[in-house]
Amino acid sequence: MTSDAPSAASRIAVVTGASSGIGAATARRLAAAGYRVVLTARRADRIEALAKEITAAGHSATAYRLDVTDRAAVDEFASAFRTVGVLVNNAGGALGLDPVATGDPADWRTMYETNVLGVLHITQALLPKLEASGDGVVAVVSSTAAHGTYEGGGGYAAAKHGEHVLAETLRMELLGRPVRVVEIAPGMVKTEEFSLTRFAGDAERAEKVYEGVAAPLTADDVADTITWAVTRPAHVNVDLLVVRPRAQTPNNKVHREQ
Ligand code: 8X3
Repeated sequence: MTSDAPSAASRIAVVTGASSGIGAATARRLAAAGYRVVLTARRADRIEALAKEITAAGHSATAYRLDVTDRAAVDEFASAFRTVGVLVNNAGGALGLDPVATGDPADWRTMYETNVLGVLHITQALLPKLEASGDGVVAVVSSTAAHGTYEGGGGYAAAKHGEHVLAETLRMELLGRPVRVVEIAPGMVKTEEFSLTRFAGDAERAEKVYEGVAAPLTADDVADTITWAVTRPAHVNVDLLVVRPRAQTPNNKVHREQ
C-alpha cells in the first residue's frame, strides 16, 4: 500500500442489508480486514447473531436495526457517529419477473424505494461523517441490471439504473473532496434469499434460476471484490467493478450444463 492508504484499524464501516447474503459476507470480510463494522438491517435477530459471530472471531461488530427507507430512523442512526470510513449500500433487491405490460406498480415502487431512495437516505445522512474521516468510501452494490435490461426485469433494472446514476452523479459532485464513490455491479449471485424474495417465497422457481449453472457467484465472491475495492489507497477510486460468474456473459446469457 502507498502512504496515503488509511489504516482500516479503528475505521467504522457501515453495511446495510447485513442480515444475509452479500451484506453479511461483506461485514465478515471488512471486520476481518480490521474495520469496526456496524451491521444494519430490518431483522434485528439476524444482525445480532452475526455481530456475535464476528466478535467471537476476535473482530469488532455491532448491530443496529434499521430500515433504510425510513428517513427519520436513518437520521437518528447517523447522529450516533462522528466519523465513518466506509458505507456499503447493499440493502435492496428484486420483486417479480413480470413484463412491463403486467408488472405490479406496487413492486416497482418498493424496488425504487429500497434500491434508490434507501441508498439516497443513508448516503445523505452519513456523507458529512464520511468526509470527516478524511477518506470516506461510499460503496454502492448495484447489479449488472444497472447497466442493461432483460425481459421481465424492467422494474428491477429501472431501479438499479437509478442507483447507478445516483453513484455516478455523486462521484462528480464530490470531486475535490475526500470521499470516493465505488460501484460494484454483480451478475448472477446465488444467495439464500435474492431469488426467493423475487418470487415471493416460491422455492422451486427460485432454484430454477441457478439450474445447471456449475458455479454462480457466491455472496463471498462479491464481498471479496467489495473489500478489495474499498481498501485501495485513498487516491485510487474504483469507479465501477462488474463481476459475473464465468458461466454468464452480457445480454443475460447463462451456460447451463445438461
Ligand atoms: C442480480 C442480477 O440478472 O438476476 O442483481 O437481475 S439479475
